[in-house]
Formats: sequence, C-alpha cells, structure tokens
Amino acid sequence: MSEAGGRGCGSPVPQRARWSLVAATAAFCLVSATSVWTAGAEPMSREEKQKLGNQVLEMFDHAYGNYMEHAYPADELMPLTCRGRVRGQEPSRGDVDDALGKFSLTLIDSLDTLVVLNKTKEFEDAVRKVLRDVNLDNDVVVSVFETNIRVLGGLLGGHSLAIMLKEKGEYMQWYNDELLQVAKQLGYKLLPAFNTTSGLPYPRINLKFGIRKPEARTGTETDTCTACAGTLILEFAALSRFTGATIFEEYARKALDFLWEKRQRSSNLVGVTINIHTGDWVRKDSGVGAGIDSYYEYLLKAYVLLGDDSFLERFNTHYDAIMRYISQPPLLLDVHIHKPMLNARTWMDALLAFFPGLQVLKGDIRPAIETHEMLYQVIKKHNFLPEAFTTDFRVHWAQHPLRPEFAESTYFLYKATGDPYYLEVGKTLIENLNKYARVPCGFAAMKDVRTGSHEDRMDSFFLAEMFKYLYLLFADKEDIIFDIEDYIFTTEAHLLPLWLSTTNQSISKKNTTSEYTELDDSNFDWTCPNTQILFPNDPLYAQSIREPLKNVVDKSCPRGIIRVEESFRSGAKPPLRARDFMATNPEHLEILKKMGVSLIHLKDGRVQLVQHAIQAASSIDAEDGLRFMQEMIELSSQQQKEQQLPPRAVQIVSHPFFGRVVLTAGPAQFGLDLSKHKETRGFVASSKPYNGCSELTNPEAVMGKIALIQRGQCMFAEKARNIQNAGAIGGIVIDDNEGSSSDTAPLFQMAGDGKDTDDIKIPMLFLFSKEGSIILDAIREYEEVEVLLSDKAKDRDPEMENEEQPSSENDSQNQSGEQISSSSQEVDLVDQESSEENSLNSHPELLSLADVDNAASISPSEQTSNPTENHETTNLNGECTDLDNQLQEQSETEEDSNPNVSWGKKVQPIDSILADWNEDIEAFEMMEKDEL
Ligand code: DMJ
Repeated sequence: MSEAGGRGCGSPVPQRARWSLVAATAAFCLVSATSVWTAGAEPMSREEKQKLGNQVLEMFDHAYGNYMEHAYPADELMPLTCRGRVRGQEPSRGDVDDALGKFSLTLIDSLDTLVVLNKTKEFEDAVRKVLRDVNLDNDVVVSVFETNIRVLGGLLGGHSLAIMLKEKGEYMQWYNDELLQVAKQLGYKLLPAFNTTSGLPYPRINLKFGIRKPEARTGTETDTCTACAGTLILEFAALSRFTGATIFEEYARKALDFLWEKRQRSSNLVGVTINIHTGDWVRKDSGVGAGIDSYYEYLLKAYVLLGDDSFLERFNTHYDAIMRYISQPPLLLDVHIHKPMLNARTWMDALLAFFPGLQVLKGDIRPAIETHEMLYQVIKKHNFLPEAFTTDFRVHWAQHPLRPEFAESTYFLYKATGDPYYLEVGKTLIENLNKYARVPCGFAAMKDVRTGSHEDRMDSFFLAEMFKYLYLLFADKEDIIFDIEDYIFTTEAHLLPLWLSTTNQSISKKNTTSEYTELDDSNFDWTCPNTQILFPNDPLYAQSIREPLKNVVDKSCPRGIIRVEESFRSGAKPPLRARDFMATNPEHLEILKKMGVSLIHLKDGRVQLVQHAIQAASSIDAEDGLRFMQEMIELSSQQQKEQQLPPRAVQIVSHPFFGRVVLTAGPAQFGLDLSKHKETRGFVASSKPYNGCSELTNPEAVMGKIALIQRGQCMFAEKARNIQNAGAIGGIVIDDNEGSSSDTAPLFQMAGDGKDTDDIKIPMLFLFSKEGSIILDAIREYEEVEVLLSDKAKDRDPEMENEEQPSSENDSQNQSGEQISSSSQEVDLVDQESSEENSLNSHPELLSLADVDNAASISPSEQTSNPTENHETTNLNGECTDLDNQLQEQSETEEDSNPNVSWGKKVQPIDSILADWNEDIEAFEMMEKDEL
C-alpha cells in the first residue's frame, strides 16, 4: 500500500512507475494527513502507541517462541497440545494440510516479520536455521498457491531484507544470497505444475516427484481456484528479476493472461474455479473473498511492482465490475458472472476483509471505510470475524483461524486517513487475541467464535501477517529499521523491494500485448490522487462516512435484499413468500399450482415440494415459483439449524490454564441445558468402570465432581444416569476412537435413549479423543484439574487466576440438592448419534426438500430473507423501516441505477428460463458442495 509512497507525490518519478505511485501514494499522500489530524477520535499519545507496539512484540515472542521451542522444525505449532504438526502424523484435515510441506513453514513465513519487528539478531539465527535445516525435496503433495505465497514469498521476503541489512553494514555480513538460491530451487520445483495447455498451474504438486508420475500422487485434478492460478506474479517476477532467470515471470504472466482472456465478457467478472485444461468456469459465482481475492490484489500490485500498464488496465476493468455488481456498501456480495445482478449467496466470507486495504491502494477510500466499519461491528459482536457471516450478520461458519485480513485493512486505512479511530480498532484486536485466543503455548485458532472454543492450530500466516500489520499500525517511522515505503506487501505480507521494477525488465517487454491499448481507460486516474478530493478539507471525513453505519450490525433487521418484486411496485398482490406458506390454506395451494409447484404428502407425514417450471401458468409465475422454492430451501435448512443444539465449551480453569484452554464439546439432548442455566464448574474425576455403563465402583471419587466417562458400550443416557447416581455434578464423555478430534470430525449431539430422559438433571458434554486427552494429560500432570462446562467460554481475565476456586464439596452440595433426582433405567442399546433425519422426523411439520427431484429448479437467483423476517429491511441508519415504504422510496433509485432489477416483469421465453435455471442449478450445487 504505502509502498513507493516514500518518494511522494511530485517527486521525480521514473517513467515505469507512473501509476505505481498513484496507487501507492493514494496512501502516501494521505499519510501526511495524519500529521494534521485535529478532530474526531481522540488522538493516541506516542506513549500509548509504544505501549501497544510493545504488547505486539510480547505477543509475537509468545507465538514464535513457543513454535521454536515446541514445534520447530515441524511446519506449524499445535498450541493446545504444545507440539509440532507433522503431516502424516496427525489425522488429515483435507485441503488445509496442503500448506504443510515438511519445510518448517512457520519459520520461513516468519522471516521478514522478525526484521519488521526489529528482531535482527533473531532474524540472523532464523536464516541460518533455514539454510541448515530446510529440505525442499520431500515426498509430500503441497498446494502450489500456498507454497508460493508462504514459502517462496517467505524466502524472497527474507532475502530482500537480508540484503538490505547487509548493505547497512551491521547484520548479515556473511550473507551471500543463500536464501535466494533456496528460493530458486523451490521455483524450479513448482514449474512442472504449469505444464498445461492453458498455462494455468495444477493446484498441487509433489515436492519430490513433481506431477503426473505415479509416485507423485497428483496431477489428475482438472480444476483450480482463480486465486490459486492468479496469485503468482509477485513472487515469480521477483524471483526472475532477482536471479535473471526469466522463466518464472513468463509462466506467471501466461497464467494471468489466460484468466484475463476467460473473464466473463459481459460482466468482466471471473468465477471462483476454472478448469485448467479447457478454461471453462466450473464455479460461476464471483466475489472478492475466498477463491478469487488475491487474483485482484495481484493485478494491482503487479502494476505497482512491475510498472506494466496492462495489469492496471485489467485491474481497473475488474474493479469497475466489482463496484457495479458485487459492492452493495457496506456489503460485498457474491453474484453470478453471467447474471451479475443476481446474488449468489446470502453470506460473506472472512477473506474479503482484505478488500478495504486493496481499495486504499487503489485510492477508493469511501467504500473501504464503509466495509471496514461493517466488519468491525461484526467483530465487536463476536470478538473475531467468523469464517462466514450472513447479510444480517449472524454467524454462518463459526471458526476463525486467526486470519490477518482485517488487521491488514485497518493498517492501510490508518495510513490513508490518519484517523486515530483505526488505532483503537487495532487495540481491540490485540485485546481480543490476548483474551480469547492466547493459550499457555501460543495462540489457538477459534473453533467457534460463539462458544470461544479453540482448535489445536496456529497457522503460519498469523506470524507472517498479523504481527506485521499490528506492529506497523502503532509504529512511527523511527521504530522500524528500514523504510517500509520502499517495499510492496505480497498477499502473505512478505516484503519485495520496489526497485525490482527497473531490474531485468526483459520479460515484460517481450510479452507486451497490444490488446490493452483498445481498452477504454477514460475512467483511469493516471495522476496522484489529491487528498483534498479524498478528504475534502475535512479531518472528520472518515468519521462522517462511518457515522451512518455505526449501528448497522446491532440494529440490523434481517435483510430482505431489495431486488424487489415488481408486483410490490405495481400495486399487484405480492407473490407468496415461503415463510407465509400454509399447506392448509386453499388460496396458497392455488398459488403453488400457478407457480408450477406441486405438493406431495409423504407417508411419514412430511410434505415435499416439487417444481416443474413448465407447468407454471406463465414465465413470471415460473420465476415466482423458482424464488419460492429457493426461499423454502433456505427456510428449511434454517429451521434444521435452529433445532440443532450449538456446540458447548469445556474450559480448563485451574492452574496453569486459568481458563485459557477452551475445548469444543458436543451437547446432549438431555440433562441440564447449559444455555439456559448457569455453567457447571467442578474438578474432574474418572469414573470406574471408565465406560460408565454400570453402577460406579468409585462413587466417592466422583461425588461432587465432573465425571469423565469413555464413549461406547451403552447409551449416553445410561452413562449419565450412572454417574448421576454416584453423585457427579456433570459428565464428560470422551470418544473411544483414538485420534478423533473436532478439527477433523463433525461434532454431534448425544441423543437420549428414546425414552423419557427428564430424570437426568446433570449436564453432559462430549469431547473427541484429542480434546479429551488434553484433560487426561492435565490430570496426569497436575492431579487436580478443574473445568467449567458452559455454552460459551467465560472471561479468562487475570481475575480467573486469582479467583477463589469454589470447593468441589460445596458445588456438590448445591448441585445435588437442587438437581439430582435420579431413577436409573436399564437399556442395552448402543450409542445413538442424532442426525438431521432425526430432527426432521421429530418435527414432521418440517418440509423435507432434500430429495426433491427438481430441487434442481431451485436457483439462488435472488437473495432471500430469513424465516423470522418481517416485512422489514435495513437502512443504513440501522433503523428498521417498513418495507412497503422503503420499497416506494427505493423503486426510483434502483430502477435508475439498475435497469435489470425489475426482472419479474421481463418476459423471457420459457426455454431460455429453463436454460438459465440449469446454469443456476449447476452453480448452486457446486457452491453447496465446495463452499470455501
Ligand atoms: C493468507 O495466507 C493470505 O493472505 C492469503 O492470500 C489468503 N489468506 C491467508 C490468511 O487468511
């Protein structure tokens, strides 16, 4: 972002860097705004900034130190079990593991962070370790994308700063481009991935055997993600320019050229996945988050680094399309590339949080401020950005692997606006990390932001990016030993020097195509953005943009997206909404018929809906039917979700954990409901027999405690009754399946025994074996281990450390007095896990759409409301207004800006509707299959 800005607007600029300064100086010019800041959020004192900077350093030491002590030379630290994650030795987590190549990933990814954080001595040691220990010739299949951004990028970032330090004359005097040589070896190892006719790389490669050979175990893939193929140019070009070996830059350029060729020509958008042989779009949904994000980032940054106009022209063309279709400030919503007016989903993913930072680089500050503010409010609600959240800001996917994108955008916005508000945002990020993610052995990813439970994982990008951006946010120029403005950040926040643009330029010259001269560049700004325009003499500019959004999350009404039914506008009767539908209402049945939807009563009492568009009374009715079906699917899945109990948390509160380790636990459909009652706290004790399937032989040991029981051999309810009879105040069932973990297996609810379970009064939770063994190990080491069973991890402020621990005796008296009244029942069945089918059966009024043969005819053509929604929508002041009024107001502006919006009225031949639907269906099914 601020790269190149050090030269500043108006300083002599080499010809090649014409726009790179524009992009970069959007931020640089604005940086100067920091010094004239006079109003808005309270300015932060230098002392406070230094204090926060020091806190970041301490946190980095905690993360890096634990990795080096307990995990190195493994790729990553497992912070809960305090050991290294070695691929093959842990249960596979699927694609996530493709980043791990047995090449000490975290060490390499951390190299340039060490220099940014002023840890030059540690950097010197780390470089020596890389040169001594890292082996790139492992028989492992790795992701080309991840290896490029994290390992090649890490080596090049390390090299860039090593030569900078050497030149300064104090450190790294022995350095002789060794990291660059390792980078070059790695570059050559990745090249076979490009052996496709399209030039798009295979997504994976075997580091030792390459691709396609039988030993390689890879090379049969046909698809890759757009970001995977389009995020190579910075590292590959840097490698070429550092070494003079042009082949790397050539290959990366070819892949980018191909993607550009394949953009959807009418929308200028790209899909999420592409066939690497045919170039067909496999997933036709398009956004700025997962699967596409860094493709856009690299087009703009390739221009900044390489000064090649074609990259800027491509970026601007895409940016224009993004702002036209995807940007719905403050939201960024995926659309279909071939029908960009139609939203492809009703949720956003966390990766898009990088986009405001990229908008700063482009110089488009207003939407950056808006989206960032919306994201910040989601964070304030959930402490972290959940992996995905809905348009009405509910959690869609609850994990958070300590992603740095939001910190990145915060840093860039601070550089651009100088608004101390962004320093306060950074302070909140630091506090939340320490409060909720810090564990005794590093920082653990959040398994579920709602419960505060952890995953045994600390990804390398946490060290590569998070600490860099947070440190830089609070640092003044003199706090960094080099000029950060002379470098560009890769997508993994590795630093590449801008002087590369004038080095070994032969490749760009050779490949210059003429196509781009035909593009209309009238909307391009070739000059340095003027802060007077971006911040029209108003130091409160950023605040004035944030102000209307300040309650957008809290006060949001479920968002019924306003691509509104034409019938509302015309005064005609609104079409039937899924949420209003009643199978007993004859008028509704009549409407269904008109829409081509038939209703089938299944034998088990459920109702199934099937749509045959061809049977609809008109194409408009068919479209209404289509939307109705889509709404019904969402409603049904929403209801199913609501019936599933959310996961629970087991928090170890005794010394030395003090509440810092939170384990994800499965709930039980019987016993004390932790979401309604106070949490249960007590010391743990293993039951005898361990399976808890008969009367306990050690009631004195479990009395007043939380009993640990092994899964299996009898029903969960029976175990609960046995430990309850022995006086336990709660139970934790630990999976008997060795090595199982909530990281790799879906959590489930413990079902009852099919009989009345009201007699079970104590809370019961389930832990997979790995999580369970954290408690068992703790008992071995510390004997007395106290845990808290709850629906959400409780504050683990230092008070927890000082808090007087309630005695287990007292607990037991309270609990047993109030809650225990047991009557044991004998059953001789095996454990039953609840399933979706169970919940559907027990709620026969639910519609089952799972096996609708024409579920296919259900298209994500329009964003729908959630089932609890009233006729309300959200305005940006955060107030709920009556939909009818709002629609009136909106209709004019929408129609002005968006002529296609009245699609309900368009008369389209049924064949073409069907053809379109089929496309939607494919895209929809794909999305369902491989979301993120
Ligand atoms: C990082 O590895 C990179 O930023 C990448 O582009 C996508 N996101 C992860 C961290 O979230």
